[in-house]
Amino acid sequence: MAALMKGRVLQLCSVLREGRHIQSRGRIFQQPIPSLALVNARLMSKESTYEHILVDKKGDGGCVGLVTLNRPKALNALCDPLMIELNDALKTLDADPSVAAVVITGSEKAFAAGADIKQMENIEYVDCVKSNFLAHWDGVTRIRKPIIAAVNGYALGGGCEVAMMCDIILAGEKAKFGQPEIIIGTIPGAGGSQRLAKAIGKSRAMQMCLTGDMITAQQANDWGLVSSVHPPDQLVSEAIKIGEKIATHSKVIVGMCKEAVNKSYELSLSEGLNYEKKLFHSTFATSDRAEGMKAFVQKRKPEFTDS
Ligand code: CO8
Repeated sequence: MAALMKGRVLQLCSVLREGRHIQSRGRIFQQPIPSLALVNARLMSKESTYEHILVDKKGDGGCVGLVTLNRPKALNALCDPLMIELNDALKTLDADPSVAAVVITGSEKAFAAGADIKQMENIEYVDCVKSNFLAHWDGVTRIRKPIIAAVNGYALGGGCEVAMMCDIILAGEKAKFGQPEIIIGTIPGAGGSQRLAKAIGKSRAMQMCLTGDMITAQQANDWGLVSSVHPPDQLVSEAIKIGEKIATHSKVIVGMCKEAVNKSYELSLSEGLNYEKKLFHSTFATSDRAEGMKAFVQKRKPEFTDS
């Protein structure tokens, strides 16, 4: 059974690598993996059409995608077109075989000062319901590669929520985090009340959401919302360094690892432990697990093939 599974997974991996057809229960799915040149061309042509974000590839061999929110006049307030562009760029980077991780950042003044209040001002309840308002703003959570938020300046409301949708948050020394929706007569709408409570505990999350007060980068660090604090001008390069480190590992295993940690948010302890164990066992169906352990024993660097 294990050998069969291993064979099937390896076959699937090699088929995916080569972009051949996958046959499943009599149906044929065309699953081409885009070539690097094609993905790059797609990214470049899309980037030229993006209005509210900048997209680049940084790090060794361009292994880290860098998305910069770029709506400076509104302190990167999150409007629908910006979120559509962000989702689109992230999906493209997720499909790019040369990219191992993505960094999302803003400007030194603002990561993002929240959802665009001017855009929301005149929306009625029935419009929210009919359009399922903001339903597609959580695209960040559907990306399989690790995403690092590099937060300089304000990360407020939806800005704080987008940062929390990322896998790792680094803060610049002057960063400010907050859920100030209460001040404008509403509440967090994209996970602020949920992810914040899980990240920093009920009492601190309640205090932030009920007062609307901001916290400093140092407080966010002390409370466990962010991993570390850096001088503003070094923040993005520190985030890229983490992306480069992730890029030295197997992309297949990195994906499994991210999935396992994320499940800790969804499942009970026993369910989570069970899920983790199944993913752990699955790593033994990959070439990269075999290569990683062999390289350790042979005292050399592993050569992962993402398979
Ligand atoms: N929406 C629209 N415009 C904004 C926003 C915003 N959230 N924040 C700032 N701006 C605009 C200002 O209106 C101003 O534009 P203009 O020059 O045309 O008047 C420009 O950006 C500069 O802002 P300020 O002059 O206010 O700059 P200050 O340095 O004086 O103050 C602050 C900076 C403290 C960040 C202040 O701008 C502020 O309080 N902004 C609003 C913060 C806020 O309340 N955010 C929460 C919004 S609600 C929300 O996010 C709900 C989330 C729902 C889900 C989202 C899913 C991802």
